[in-house]
Amino acid sequence: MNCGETLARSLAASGVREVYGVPAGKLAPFMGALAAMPGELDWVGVRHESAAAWMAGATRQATGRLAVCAAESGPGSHNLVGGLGSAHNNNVALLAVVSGVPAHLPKPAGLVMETDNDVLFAACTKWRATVRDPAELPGLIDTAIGEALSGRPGPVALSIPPDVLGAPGPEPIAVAPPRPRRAGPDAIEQAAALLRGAERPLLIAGGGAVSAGASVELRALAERLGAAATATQMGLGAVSSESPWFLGHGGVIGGEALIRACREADVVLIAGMRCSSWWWDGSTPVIGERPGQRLIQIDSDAAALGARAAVTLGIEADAREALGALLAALGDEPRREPGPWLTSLREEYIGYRAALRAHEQTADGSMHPAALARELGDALAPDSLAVYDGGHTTFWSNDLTPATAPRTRFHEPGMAHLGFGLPYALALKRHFPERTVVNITGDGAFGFTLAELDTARRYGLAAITVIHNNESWGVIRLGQERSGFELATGLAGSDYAAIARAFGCHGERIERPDEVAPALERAIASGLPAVIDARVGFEPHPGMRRFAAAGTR
Ligand SMILES: Cc1ncc(C[n+]2csc(CCOP(=O)(O)OP(=O)(O)O)c2C)c(N)n1
Repeated sequence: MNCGETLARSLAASGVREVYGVPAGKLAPFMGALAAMPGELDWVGVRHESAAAWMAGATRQATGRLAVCAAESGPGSHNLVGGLGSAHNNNVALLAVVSGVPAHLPKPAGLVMETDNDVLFAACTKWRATVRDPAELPGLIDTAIGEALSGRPGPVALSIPPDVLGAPGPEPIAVAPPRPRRAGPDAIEQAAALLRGAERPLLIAGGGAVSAGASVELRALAERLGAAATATQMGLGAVSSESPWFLGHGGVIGGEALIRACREADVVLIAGMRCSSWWWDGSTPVIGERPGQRLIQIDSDAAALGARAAVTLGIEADAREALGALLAALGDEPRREPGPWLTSLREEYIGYRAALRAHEQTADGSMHPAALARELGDALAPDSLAVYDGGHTTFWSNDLTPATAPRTRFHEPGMAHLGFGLPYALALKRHFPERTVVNITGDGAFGFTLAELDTARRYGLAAITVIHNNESWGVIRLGQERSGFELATGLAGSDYAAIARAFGCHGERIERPDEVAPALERAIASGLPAVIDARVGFEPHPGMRRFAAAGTR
């Protein structure tokens, strides 16, 4: 057995089933091991290494399992950076495996493709190491997986030089996932006391609540307390957008009811939420302990407690453990009916959503982006999976795509890296071939990764991309126009449906809201990966002013 086999067998024994990557010459001992393990640990070959990282992230977000992205050191590791940065900024666990400069050479060696991966990955991974000796390999695999999954999850990287990878390897290991951390009983009692006394409670689920599987407990708590409830963009679906507690998604772009709830709540409970700028009013969080508001924060990462918003009570624990304990501490107290505060917030939110849904056309007679988002949201079957890519397009998807269950709606709010959507959707389709998977994107965003249509066709991954095609880098053009100029924001002329067909996929163009549902049906019926090039106008979203103000004052 060589170290490539030790690595492959250790990953499989630790629950990894996919390696996404671009074939790498110096990873031959690892790829050779995978060639003998189809169905156990599969290689999925992509056209750009960042797509591999996004697909590994999507596997983790959709299934909870750890996945691997692999690349040649040098050009491959540099290409990985975008995808690793997305995972890092969104706390998504994955493992990157890259080759390296042979361990016996001096540094720098002057070798073609030479790169110091540990330096390169310092800004986009939670942890990274180079394996310099075969004997180190099992311990470093153990540490890498442990770091990826424990505390605040994140991407990790192992660089393995070809002479190490090809050397005789130690016995494979199996790494067990870390145990969820329990909350102390005193903290739970204090949280229960604060919530018992609350007149205007607000619950917010972040990505940590989804990865902990805490949605059932969170919904039960909202029902028990008659609380307002919502989720961050990483927590989409943890609170159903169709429930009587829901007030809108997306923090400060989610509408006035959501912002008012954040300001007026007397007790706010946040679970697995890092309070990023999507929840800021200017440069300060819109929630936090202040006169009239108490903040309870549950997080598996002790360093996150109180890091952005002043907390009354910080609880270092797994969200599901803590919320379960909190429900038990509240005991058999009768369920509270929603009071006048929640009722008025709901009325405001329902009015906001209705106003968005009423849009049909922009001033120039084009399809309004809200109308496209509405038609698409209405046409998606309840078990469909959707990814929100693009610039301004994501705002409309965020408002108008129902999100009723966790792990069904996927956003990338932390880095907002255009182009992640298609790779994400392909990984989702691989895991759930029987469900409709839609990548809703902008025309600018789609251009970054459209070569993955080739991956889609080769692997038979019939995900559907719907492009909000406004023939521009829309939101950038808006900013320029407000500053009195326009430079290089036009993207007219590409026929994305024809591009899709050239890749062997289904492609068509639509221009009106009533064409959306039939086009989606045809795309599903084609059985092929598909692109629906939907021509829309550009219209500023009502949340734009607040979004643009984050961090500026
Ligand atoms: C990789 C990357 N480069 C640059 C940006 C900055 N950026 C944010 S929005 C945007 C324009 C997006 O255009 P499009 O995807 O067509 O969506 P639209 O705003 O038109 O809806 C750009 C360039 C980014 N987020 N990601």
